[in-house]
Amino acid sequence: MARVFSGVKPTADVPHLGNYIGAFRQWVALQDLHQCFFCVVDLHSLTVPWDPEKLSRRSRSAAASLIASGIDPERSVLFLQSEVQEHTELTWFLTCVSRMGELSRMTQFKDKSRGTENESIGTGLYMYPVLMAADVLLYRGELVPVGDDQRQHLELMRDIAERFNRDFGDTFPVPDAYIPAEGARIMGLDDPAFKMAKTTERPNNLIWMNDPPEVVRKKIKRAVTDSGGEVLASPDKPAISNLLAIYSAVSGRPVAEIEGEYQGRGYGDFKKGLAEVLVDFLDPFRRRYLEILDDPAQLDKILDAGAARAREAAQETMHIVRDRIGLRRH
Ligand code: AQP
Repeated sequence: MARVFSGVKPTADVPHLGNYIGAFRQWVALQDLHQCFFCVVDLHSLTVPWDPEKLSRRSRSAAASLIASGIDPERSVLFLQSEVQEHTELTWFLTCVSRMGELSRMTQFKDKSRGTENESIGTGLYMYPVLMAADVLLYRGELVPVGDDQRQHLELMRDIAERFNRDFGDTFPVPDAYIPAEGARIMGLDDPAFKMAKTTERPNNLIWMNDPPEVVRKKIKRAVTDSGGEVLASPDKPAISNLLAIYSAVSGRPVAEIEGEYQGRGYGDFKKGLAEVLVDFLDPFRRRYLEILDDPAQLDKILDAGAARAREAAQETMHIVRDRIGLRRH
């Protein structure tokens, strides 16, 4: 039984299909086998400009989305990051063992700060991977199920853990990324060169987990396809490969079987089939999500209990960490 940690940023009202396929799907499966901590990483949302009202609404709805996706708060610890203050304390300690050079190499930082003058890039955006390292190491996490976009941050986290252990004695397990072989990077429906992302400004880029059936059908109809008309996954057909990965993930059927079903039938038929598979898949999520939001007292109870369990584990780690780094009085 390993300790598993992962989180979702409440940067939108609900997650998109990429978040589910790349991450939550694995979280749900892992909770059967491991001790899992799943967190709404609200502090990460402060790394780009935010609206306080929206943030508090979205933190709650992100938690509801996780339960609606299949996270069981009895088996897994589900909580809001900012309700466990040890995250910020450990972040400072790890900041002091991290290096400017390694943080500057993070591609997500480069992408998100592109076009902005150095003078006005938020320091939080730069420090984001250290906060992420603290999130996992605080629970002595061993396995971190994430999408492919987090691969580089995981490498940095491992370097920070190893450096800390070398300088202050063996304290943290060096965590492994758990990235699915298929569906780890779901691409935008309007442009398969870029990943599906919550903070996109383009409505046809993504499918929200609570999109109603008519919206799902419209978005799939408008999704870009490649030249030719064969429903076959291949590196030179990024759009159709992406749609096939989505179909396979939500139906649980292998890509080859789906390709076989649509052989000689063209993109139009395939898109109609995909839209219906998605509508059936999203329907239970949407209903469960609304039910959970309809009972705020119950959701608060779950989050309070989750924060208490998380705090207990976090305080145990911080007791050891403070002692190792010399923040003690003897
Ligand atoms: N397109 C994607 N395909 C597969 N997995 C993805 N993830 C994100 N986008 C995709 C994974 O979802 C988990 C939660 O993501 P996050 O909330 O931490 O945000 P993110 O990785 O920065 O990407 P988003 O959702 O698109 O948000 P914004 O636009 O705010 O940056 C993670 O495990 C992530 O890998």
